Amino acid sequence: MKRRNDLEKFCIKIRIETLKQIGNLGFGHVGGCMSIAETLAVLYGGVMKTDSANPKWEQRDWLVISKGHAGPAIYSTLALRGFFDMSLLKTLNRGGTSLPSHCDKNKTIGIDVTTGSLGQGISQAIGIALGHKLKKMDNWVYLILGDGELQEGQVWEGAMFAPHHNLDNLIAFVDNNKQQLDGFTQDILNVESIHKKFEAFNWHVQSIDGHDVIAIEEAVECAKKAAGKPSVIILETQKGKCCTYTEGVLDNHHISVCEQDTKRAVAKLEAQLAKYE
Ligand SMILES: Cc1ncc(C[n+]2csc(CCOP(=O)(O)OP(=O)(O)O)c2C)c(N)n1
Repeated sequence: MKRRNDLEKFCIKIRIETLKQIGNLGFGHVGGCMSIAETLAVLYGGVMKTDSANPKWEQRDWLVISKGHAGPAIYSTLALRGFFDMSLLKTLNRGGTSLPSHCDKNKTIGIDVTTGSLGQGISQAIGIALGHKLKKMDNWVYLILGDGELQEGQVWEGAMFAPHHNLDNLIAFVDNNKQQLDGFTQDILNVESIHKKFEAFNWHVQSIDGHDVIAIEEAVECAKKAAGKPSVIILETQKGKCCTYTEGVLDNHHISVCEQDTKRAVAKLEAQLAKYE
């Protein structure tokens, strides 16, 4: 129970700091940040081997956030984990910032790979995983894809390549929040069944509740045991989850946010957090 509580608290803090960043700027990718908060909490809450004092540590695990527009969510996570000062979060996407709206490894401490052009992260993750294998290093490589992103053909080239090369050091997540930029994924270009597709490409596949921190942690443990093949964990999620002005809203991808919206959303999350104390 303590483990669940700790991860859930971390997750709420990630959401709060993300909403503050975007609120401070006045616009941003709220929906797709909210849906991966639990996954980031689990990864940086103990699953990933990282060192905030030595972010480029050779033995570290890597994270490729292929849906690079979720930058603010990972920046909150990294700041909360001490990779850089919390005050930097106020600079999101402003001139001269080290926190651009999309992940950039040359700008942000703790970001392993530059992403943003959807579809390319899987190739980068595969290159890193293959490199680690060739160098006989045991670092894990984690990858986060969006469901809309699966419409990119490059994803399926990677999906074919990784099992062929037995990349069992690669664990991918699909944030299956069922929405993309401009509507429901199934209406724009249906990507289901994601589970069956990856299975057909010879991946180890699990489908879980992406808002249950313990389910995510257990799925990663299970994925690590899938010898000889890469793993994918399909996260059944809701876009905009736990944010008063985005949960259950279709137009929640990249939106303008007023001060009142942020105040209300943050207050609700802070009230949730207080229940744990
Ligand atoms: C190659 C490419 N095409 C278009 C875009 C613009 N774009 C940014 S996010 C997005 C929607 C992605 O949907 P999904 O992968 O489901 O992300 P999520 O809903 O989790 O935010 C699009 C089309 C992009 N970043 N890259």
